[in-house]
Amino acid sequence: MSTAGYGARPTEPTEAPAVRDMTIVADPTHRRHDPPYDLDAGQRRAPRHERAERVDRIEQHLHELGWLITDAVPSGNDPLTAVHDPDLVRFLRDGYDAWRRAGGAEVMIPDTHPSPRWARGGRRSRSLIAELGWWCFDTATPLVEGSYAAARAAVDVAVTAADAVASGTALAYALVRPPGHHAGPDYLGGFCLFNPAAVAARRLSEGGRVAVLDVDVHHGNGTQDVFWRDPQVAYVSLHADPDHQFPFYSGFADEVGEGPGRGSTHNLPLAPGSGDDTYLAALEQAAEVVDAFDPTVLVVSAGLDLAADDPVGQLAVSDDGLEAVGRTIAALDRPTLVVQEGGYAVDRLAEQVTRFLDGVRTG
Ligand code: OKP
Ligand code: ZN
Repeated sequence: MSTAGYGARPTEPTEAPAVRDMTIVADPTHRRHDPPYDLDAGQRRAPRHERAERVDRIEQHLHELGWLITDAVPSGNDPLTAVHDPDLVRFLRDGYDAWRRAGGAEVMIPDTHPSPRWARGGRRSRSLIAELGWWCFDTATPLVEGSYAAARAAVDVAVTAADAVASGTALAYALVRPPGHHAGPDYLGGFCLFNPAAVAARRLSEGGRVAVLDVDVHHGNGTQDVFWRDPQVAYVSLHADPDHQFPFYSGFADEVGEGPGRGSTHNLPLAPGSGDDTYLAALEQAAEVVDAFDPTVLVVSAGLDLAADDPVGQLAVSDDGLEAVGRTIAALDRPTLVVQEGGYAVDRLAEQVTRFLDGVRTG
């Protein structure tokens, strides 16, 4: 399949500035994961923040701007299980259907989790709701009938876009949901089922060092854990201070990786309310870290919930700031895969994505 370009006006010189071309990949299967509600601080939230409309509206807007959007190619089990425990993959494939056959409700949300302080960390149970509590760490990640298909499709999109970068495309955008950076090797949560950015980064790391730069307002505990001991993949994250913002238990500055991966994890927590100046100064530090790691490829976990308008995030970056974030990424001057993560200002999200991508493309 051919890669995307500024398709509507391919030969118009005034419409084709000297900027990077961009491959965009998406897949409509994401719509099959659209749970009607979740539980946030014990309260029923409907509609959920993380809903199908997010990606549908981004895709529609990019289409109207003349971008071609490429379909995902099925990626099979190998890239997925290079990151995620096959038992977790099996549970997501089969657990919900078994739950329904046993008379379970349409929306599956866990209510019991083993504490890590139980002797032996608890043990497995045949109960299906206990199995979900084993794998899933919060109440904001409900499963419905199409959740597994949607999660697989997001991985396919990221792998397809990663393969475009591996074969020479300078810039690719994987337009995915559900997001992924809270999903770890053997757990899910925080709206995330599988971790498309981590799957892409691991795959790209077969060809050299990879840096994952995570600008989502939330710390990407899942991506951090995937690469915690991996010296081939650096994880660099800017996020709101976990003393105030989900995922709360992870993302402090003293988390630096372990074993051979010690020193290739970097966390830059920011005070709630931080705006453009503070954010862009911290991003400059993060960019220096990435540059020093000298990656062959850059993967950006592009959560746009760092924006001031976001209903969930506690930072205050303006639209101009989002474009400046994109320009800083462009200045790193590496083959780049941008993977969509959060961003919940549904009425503003398409515009925010466009501003950010404009920065990445034009530098
Ligand atoms: C996903 B991503 C706190 C609820 C937090 C989950 C937020 C997941 C964010 N009361 N709910 O990083 O954008
Ligand atoms: Zn987020």
